[in-house]
Amino acid sequence: MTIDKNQLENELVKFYKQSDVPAHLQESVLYSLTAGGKRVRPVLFLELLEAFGVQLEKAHFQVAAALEMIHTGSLIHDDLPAMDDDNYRRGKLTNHVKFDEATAILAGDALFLDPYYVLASCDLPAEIVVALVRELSFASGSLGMVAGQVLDMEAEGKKLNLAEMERLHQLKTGRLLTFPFVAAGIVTEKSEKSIRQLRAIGELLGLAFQIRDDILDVTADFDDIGKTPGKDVLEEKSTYVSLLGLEGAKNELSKDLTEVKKLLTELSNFSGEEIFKLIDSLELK
Ligand code: GRG
Repeated sequence: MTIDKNQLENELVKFYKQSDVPAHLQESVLYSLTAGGKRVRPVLFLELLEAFGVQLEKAHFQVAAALEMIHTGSLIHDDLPAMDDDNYRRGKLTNHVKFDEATAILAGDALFLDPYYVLASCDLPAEIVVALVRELSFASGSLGMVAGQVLDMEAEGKKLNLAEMERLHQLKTGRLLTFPFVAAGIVTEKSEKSIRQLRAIGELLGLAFQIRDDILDVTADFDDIGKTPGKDVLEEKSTYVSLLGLEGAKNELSKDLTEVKKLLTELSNFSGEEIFKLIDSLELK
């Protein structure tokens, strides 16, 4: 069974369609939320739930939406002049270019805070909601994505070794990609041991995703992927491609994706055809 993408899209925009949200903020947030993201993280979460035999309900789509809201906010802030200073993302003007810098900062702020309102309002048992709130904050705040972004800024002009790069990306990209795995374990009330297994799989997929991003940064036609070359390309920062070579990075990506699939098949009560397809779609030949 495939998930209802329309329901995900509806949940994602619903919060900002409320008349109490100021019109200018509404326009800016909705611009980025509907700018053509692949929805990898929320789709992974929903597919994982299905793979564990869960009948999807509105609350699950709300958790998925909360996750994509944080991701979108991080992209808006990442593109700001004080960060990557990018003019284009997903083939469209970045939020601060389309609107202005203050609006983009506030749109990001909204997208970092509103997910907790959405989570706290969804119809799931209170212990599950608390665990989800804790995990989403862990993934995105000073122990997760924000920490990774700080390490990334500090790495400018330096050559990192593989272990330092892995740490940086585990935080910057990996934590939020791990959330769907841990959250699926929380929602299905898995044992601590199973949640540890799910976290390890998510971390490996997070790493694979970053290797993929580094490969695309050097191989993709930027017009095709709709973004301008990142600072790592322009400033010759350490990337998986610079450390492993293009072929080495592609091999590492393929090896990690194969391992992710193997680890998933070892989970009990898991039947995830759609997840395997999604993981295969991340391969770069
Ligand atoms: C306060 C949560 C918070 C964050 C602020 C700016 C910042 C700190 C962190 C930046 C994090 C960042 C931009 C990581 C890059 C992750 C990455 C590989 C993004 C691309 O993800 P895709 O391919 O993008 O899923 P689409 O466009 O499909 O949504």
